[in-house]
Amino acid sequence: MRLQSKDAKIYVAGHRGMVGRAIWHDLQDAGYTNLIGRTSDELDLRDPHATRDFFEAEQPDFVVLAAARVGGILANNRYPADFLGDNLAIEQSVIRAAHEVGVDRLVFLGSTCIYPKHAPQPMPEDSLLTGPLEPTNQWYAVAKIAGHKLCQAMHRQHGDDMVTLMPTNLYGPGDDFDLETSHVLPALLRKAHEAKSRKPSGSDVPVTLWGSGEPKREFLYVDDLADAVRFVLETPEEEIREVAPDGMLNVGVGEDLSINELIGLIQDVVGHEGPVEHDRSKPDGTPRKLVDTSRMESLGWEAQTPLRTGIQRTYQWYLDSINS
Ligand code: GFB
Repeated sequence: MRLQSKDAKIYVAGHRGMVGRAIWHDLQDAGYTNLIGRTSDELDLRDPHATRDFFEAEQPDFVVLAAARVGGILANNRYPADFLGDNLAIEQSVIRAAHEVGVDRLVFLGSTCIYPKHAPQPMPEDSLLTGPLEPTNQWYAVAKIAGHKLCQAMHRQHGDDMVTLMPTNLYGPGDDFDLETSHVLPALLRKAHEAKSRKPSGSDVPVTLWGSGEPKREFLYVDDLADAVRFVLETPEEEIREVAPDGMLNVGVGEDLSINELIGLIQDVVGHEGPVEHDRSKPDGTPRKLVDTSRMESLGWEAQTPLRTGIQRTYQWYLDSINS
């Protein structure tokens, strides 16, 4: 059932993360007054009993499942048990509890790394499970595929209204800037900023990229994802099922660029003029993962934030966070 009433109780799981926070603020700005969230200290979503107790006490009408263990290519490779195990446990607890208390709709957030490494580009939703996964993030991908499949199974077996959004690589304010665990965009913003700051002119300090810089990625500003989540929450179920019988909707911007092109844009925003070097001991990961966004477009949604604008806002947030 779609979201209509401004006082419907909406549980945003993971509301302190970059994605959950953006969703929370977007819903608040749109006039929704009855949002609930719990920090991971207050509620460990991997614990099915605690999660079930929370759902029974709160009886949310809508759930957005944005809680997940996430990270960049290196973190995925280093902590496979956490990326697979924690995400499976969170999905199992939250999706089951939502089913048991009978929520009106659950929106689950997946990731476009669920698609095969060599899927056709742009990747349509029905390329899921048509080929082998990219090895560096297979653990996370398997967990996200399982989460989507659990939603699909709940719909098929019980008629539950559960929808999965598959966002492409996300970035924005509140992102992880730790160079060991982050995704590429915040990592390169930080590296370019630190290289620029090292000398007054900054002109001769290099920035080092991981891998060849040739892989292509599509970047979605986190506020655009939040907008897409609200758009889907507010769309009637029949309309969603008509374009997405499997309950899956890609969310992207429709264009990608290489990491070598991305660093050029970031250097421009940051004002770094030094050279770019490559650390080829680090993995490239999947060569390309542009998503086919025609399902969301046919429902009437598209992303609004140009990449340069999103990078400028993210850089400003980073500067504020290191100066505060
Ligand atoms: O964003 P990223 O870590 O993850 O890396 P994925 C994207 C590309 O940027 C890879 C390159 O080719 C990296 O080698 N890269 C260059 C860098 N310099 C850097 C750097 O300093 N830091 C990082 N992190 N990358 C993730 C998955 O894949 O995408 C997750 O691991 C998830 O599971 C996420 O699906 C959306 O795009 O390769």
